[in-house]
Formats: sequence, C-alpha cells, structure tokens
Amino acid sequence: MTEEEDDLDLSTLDDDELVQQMHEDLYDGLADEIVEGVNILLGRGWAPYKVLTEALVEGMRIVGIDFRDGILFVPEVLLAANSMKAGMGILRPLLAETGAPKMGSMVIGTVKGDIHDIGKNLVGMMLEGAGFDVFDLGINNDADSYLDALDEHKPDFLGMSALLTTTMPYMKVVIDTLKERGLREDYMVLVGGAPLNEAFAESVGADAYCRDAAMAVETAKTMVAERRQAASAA
Ligand code: B1M
Repeated sequence: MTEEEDDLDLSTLDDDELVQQMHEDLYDGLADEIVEGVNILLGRGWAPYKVLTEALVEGMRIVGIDFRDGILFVPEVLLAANSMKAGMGILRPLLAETGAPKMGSMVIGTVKGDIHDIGKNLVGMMLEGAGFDVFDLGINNDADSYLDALDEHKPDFLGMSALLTTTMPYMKVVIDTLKERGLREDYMVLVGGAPLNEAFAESVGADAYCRDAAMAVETAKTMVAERRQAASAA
C-alpha cells in the first residue's frame, strides 16, 4: 500500500466509494479501517442490516471467490475474517436492540470438523435482534455437545451450520442421534451454510434449510407461529 493510500481519510468518501473501499479493506484484512467504515456508515444513517449485508457480507463474498481461485490463502482469509468480526462486533448490539418481543430460543453451533463461524454468528445476531434467545456453542460440535446443550437450555430450535462439503454430512449424525434417543420431535431443526440446499436438508431429516440469516429468522418465526397455532387448536 502506498503512503497516499495509507493516509486515505474514509470520511471524505461518498457512500458508494466508502463501501467499495471497505470491500478492499476487508480483502486486505484491515480491521481498524473496517471498524471506522462501519461507524461512518452508521453515522450517515445507514441501518445496521444494510451495513452488514452491503459492506461486510458482500466484501466477504469477494474474498471467498479469490480464496476458491487460489489467489488468497488461509492466513489472508483469516485476517479478512477477523476484520469482518470486528465490524460485526459494532453491529451486534444494534441488531439486538430492536426491542422485539420474545419469540423463542435456539441452540446453534457449527458442526464437528468445521471451524467456520462467521455465518453462524450472523444468524445468531439476527435471531437475537428478532427476539430469540440464542445459545451459541461455537465451532466443531459433536453430537454430544449439541445434545447436552439441548438438554440444558430446552430451546425451540436446534440450528446447525456447516461450510465444508466434508463436514455437512455430520448434520445427519446429530439428527440420527436425536432420533435414537427419542428426542427428535422435541426440537425443530434448522440447517444452513454455503454448500447446503433444500434437498440436502430434507435428506438428513432437518425441518428446514435456511439460505441466509434473514431466511433463518423468517423460517424460525413462521415455525414458532405455526407451532403455537397448532398447540392452541389442540
Ligand atoms: Co474456508 N472454505 N476453509 N475458511 N472459507 C470455504 C467454505 C470455501 C468454500 C472456500 C473456497 O474454496 N471457495 C472452501 C470449502 C470448499 C468445500 O467444502 N467444497 C473452504 C476451505 C476449503 C477451507 C479449508 C479446508 C482451507 C484449508 O485449510 N486449506 C479450511 C477448513 C478449516 C475447517 O473448518 N476445518 C478453511 C479455513 C477458513 C478460514 C479459517 C481461513 C476462514 C474461516 C474463519 C471463520 O469463520 N472464523 C475461512 C473462510 C472465511 C472461508 C470463506 C472465504 C468465507 C466464509 C464466510 O464467512 N462467508 C468461504 C468461501 C465461501 O463461503 N464462499 C470458505 C460469509 C458468511 C456470511 O456466509 O458462512 O455462507 P456463510 O453464512 C451464511 C449462510 O450460509 C447462512 O447464513 C449466513 C449468513 O447469511 N448460514 C446459516 C450459515 N450457517 C447457518 C446456520 C443456520 C442457518 C443459516 O442455522 C439455522
């Protein structure tokens, strides 16, 4: 980076230029700049969700393409991920403070063998903002870890995330374990992650596939409402 670029005053950029610059800063793993950019956009009246999707998620999508194509490698992507998390740290309380009425609860975690957590964290943040209590188990969860948390928190939902084609089959192990222990009907199971789709969710016995965090919130709300309706009709 040249000295001139280093001195760039983000606040002098218009919205489009700033978002573009944030994609580049995310790509370069510049966490301080991402934090500054997020604060500037919020200061200009951008909704937290718009900042999240247009500046951060879109930036990470670009990183993902160059990671896939062998232009970026793990250490660089890790820096990008940490920058994304720094930005999400500012947005998290804002997304959570909507004052939404309590909707339900979810135990969520990334499956065994998988350390990707940005998407799962986003889903948790958005659910919290929509009024759900979220119990986040982090990454690399085996079936016992999920089942212990379900037993402890007795949530409405189990949410599982996987970003690798090699780890997504583990969702079936968890669901089969729930069945073996006679617990499957106690929880609604939602699954998500970039390599998944509806057919996969159905094949492992999940209740629904969620394409993104917004869809996870919509799906959870709809299922809670349907369950309450069924309970009041019974
Ligand atoms: Co990894 N990685 N990575 N990686 N990584 C992918 C997934 C990959 C697609 C990159 C690529 O090749 N293009 C590829 C997987 C290929 C495959 O499986 N076929 C890959 C690989 C290969 C690997 C390693 C094996 C690389 C290596 O070591 N050689 C390694 C695996 C480590 C492991 O897990 N055991 C690895 C490591 C890493 C980093 C550590 C460097 C870092 C993770 C950091 C972190 O998460 N803390 C990383 C990253 C950042 C990525 C990419 C670039 C970005 C993922 C991301 O955060 N996306 C990713 C490329 C990609 O996905 N296109 C890639 C942004 C996030 C907002 O989206 O996670 O999809 P996403 O979440 C969305 C939805 O999917 C959905 O909602 C979210 C929000 O809208 N969703 C859910 C997700 N979970 C949900 C759960 C729900 C509901 C919805 O439950 C209800």
